[in-house]
Amino acid sequence: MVNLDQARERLARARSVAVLTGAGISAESGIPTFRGAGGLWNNFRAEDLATPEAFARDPRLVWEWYNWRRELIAKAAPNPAHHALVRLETAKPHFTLITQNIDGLHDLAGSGKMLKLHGDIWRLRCTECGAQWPDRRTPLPKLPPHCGCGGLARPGVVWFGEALPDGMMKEAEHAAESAEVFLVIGTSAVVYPAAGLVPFAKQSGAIVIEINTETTSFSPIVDFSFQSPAGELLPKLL
Ligand code: BV8
Ligand code: ZN
Repeated sequence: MVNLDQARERLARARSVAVLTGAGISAESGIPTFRGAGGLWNNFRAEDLATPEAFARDPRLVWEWYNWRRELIAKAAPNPAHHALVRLETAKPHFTLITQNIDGLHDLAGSGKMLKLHGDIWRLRCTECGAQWPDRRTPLPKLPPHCGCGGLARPGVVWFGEALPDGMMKEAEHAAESAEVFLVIGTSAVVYPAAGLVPFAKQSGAIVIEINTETTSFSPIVDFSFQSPAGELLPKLL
């Protein structure tokens, strides 16, 4: 595939690379995506449950959904796409992984420098005292879980309508701005502000390479768009 050789060549030459990943990079690990084919989580739409309003209304239901996701994710292993990104990170003087995923598979694969835009499903946060802590128990012994202070605990993730962690987008924009090559892997690019990093990288002069089993709204503006599973295509790009 001529395009693949050209894209591989551009990536090989780049000294600074930034990567934006979404749920699609974990699909081949058996984790359902939100919107692509076979998406939906247990017939719930993320937009309906991943919100402060849903949690205020029914914390137990929201926690049952996260508990179900945690159990599923705990059985999943990183796939060749996650491992390829670890190899890419070690090969590049400047590398930043920006992920929308909360599943922790990039950590398991050994990725180092990582910006978790939407938080981490393995961390809990107290709604009363603000304490945050890791808890990898599946299933959780009691739903909803509580903090030592007695306050109700929530998943350590960013819900719709909530701001991303302070400074996170600034750092992500800096990485996108200084990247010679920007890889966009497994995201439908509909959730903002994360999706805005793609046109931002393009406008900042990066060569943008998209890997997705389907085309997205950004496919027409990227430099290379590969409709292929990330676990197959990404290793061929290195
Ligand atoms: C904010 C954590 C403001 C929780 C998530 C109207 C217009 C525009 C924007 C908005 C709007 N109304 C509201 C908004 C803002 C909203 C938003 O963007 N909504 C969208 C739905 C329109 N954004 C927010 O609310 C954000 N906050 O704006 O705050 C603010 C500012 C200051 C002060 C206060 C408030 C917060 C957004 C974060 C929400 N949290 N997750 C959880 O996961 O439980 S988002 C959720 O969607 C996940 O994080 C997920 O990663 C993310 C994006 O989805 P994708 O990763 O792209 O996954 P998806 O299933 O969509 O796509 C998968 C892709 O993979 C598909 O394209 C598929 O083809 C492909 N694929 C499948 N298999 C493979 C593959 N590709 C390669 N290989 C394969 N094998
Ligand atoms: Zn507390």
